[in-house]
Amino acid sequence: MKTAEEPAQASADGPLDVSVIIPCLNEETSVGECVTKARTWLSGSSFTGEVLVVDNASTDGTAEAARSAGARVIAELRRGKGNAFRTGVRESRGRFIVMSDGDGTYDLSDLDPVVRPLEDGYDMVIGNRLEGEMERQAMPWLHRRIGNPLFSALISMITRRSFGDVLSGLRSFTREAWETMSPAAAGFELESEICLRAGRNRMRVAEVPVPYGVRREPSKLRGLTHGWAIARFIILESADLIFIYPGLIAIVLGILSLATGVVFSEGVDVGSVSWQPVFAGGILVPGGVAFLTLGIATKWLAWRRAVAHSGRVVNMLRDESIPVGDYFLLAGVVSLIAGVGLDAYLLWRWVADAPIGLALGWGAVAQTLVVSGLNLIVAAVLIGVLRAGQRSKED
Ligand SMILES: Nc1nc2c(ncn2[C@@H]2O[C@H](COP(=O)(O)OP(=O)(O)OP(=O)(O)O)[C@@H](O)[C@H]2O)c(=O)[nH]1
Ligand SMILES: [Mg+2]
Repeated sequence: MKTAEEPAQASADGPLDVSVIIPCLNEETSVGECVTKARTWLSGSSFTGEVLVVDNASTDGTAEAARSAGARVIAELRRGKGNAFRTGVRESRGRFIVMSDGDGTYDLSDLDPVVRPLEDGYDMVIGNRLEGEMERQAMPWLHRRIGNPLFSALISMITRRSFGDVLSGLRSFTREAWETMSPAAAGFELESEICLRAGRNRMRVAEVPVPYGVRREPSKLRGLTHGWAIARFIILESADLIFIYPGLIAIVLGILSLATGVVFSEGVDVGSVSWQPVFAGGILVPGGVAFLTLGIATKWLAWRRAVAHSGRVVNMLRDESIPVGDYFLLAGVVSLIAGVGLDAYLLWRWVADAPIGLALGWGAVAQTLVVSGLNLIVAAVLIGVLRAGQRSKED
């Protein structure tokens, strides 16, 4: 029989229903109350459970405060909320996992709205602070009106799902969902990464309004630094969407423009003006190659830095039996030779004072071939450099 003070434990180290995990860095003034509230909620609920505080190398009395409020305290010396939370999950036993902050901004005395939807088959539940009751000054205007809606809109667009508060630190998920997502973020990119992965894995996500209060201690959050870290993470995670696909599309459109320009040397009539598409081609093809190269490098770096998991592009680069760099080098050299050859031919015709007819179109093609060839050779060298240092730790 459990008491109000003691949440039910199924057995000494057997599985539990709920693990409330609170990563903390210097939260001695608020963590005790958070733990007490979560434990009281657990005691009054039908769930068996535990409250875990992950002490992220605090220099104050966070660990003692958490322990004396009844939490199991785990130490994680590598700083960063992502590192701390992952360690917490590894040590936890619940089939449902609740993530919360230890700064007293979330109300842990009633976690029903955040946990119950998991019983109805949802994979994740996000506490939406922008839809709930927010205390005045709980969130700076810039974060509330600009930063948070912007990141939520961006991640919604990338995942083609609708997220209202991607940065919320109060959420729950099933252990199975966590393992499927297996986020790698070290710091505050964790919340965004979880949303990205949930969206990409087509998980069932519920959002419930939650109240949000004022922090006790002054905020450690530096808006611009953390905002940029999250933005950088989203870029790293979305290299396909931001660089690779636009690059490939630009290359195809560029080749079509060049072909059109060569065939219709007088230009194409668009309304009352005549448009010569070779110039667009000369921009689109080398620009597309540069974007493609940037996309490949970004994907590789994201994987190397353990920000993202390996995908098709990274796997291809990791596979030494596929000579990706050689393909780029071959394409680059062929393109360069063809461009220089074509230019030399045009020059010879010009010097010989021979009629060169489609010179404008072919001149643009030659220039595109030369610039793209050089870009492809640069890409080949870059791929070689990237491949030289394979990541030591497997993902
Ligand atoms: N700042 C920071 N917080 C950490 C770290 N590791 C764990 N945390 C905890 O992560 C939780 C969220 O951090 P907060 O600083 O409250 O971040 P926030 O809620 O986005 O920002 P605030 O508006 O300042 O509350 C808190 O419980 C922190 O104690 C870390 O390395 N840095
Ligand atoms: Mg906070």
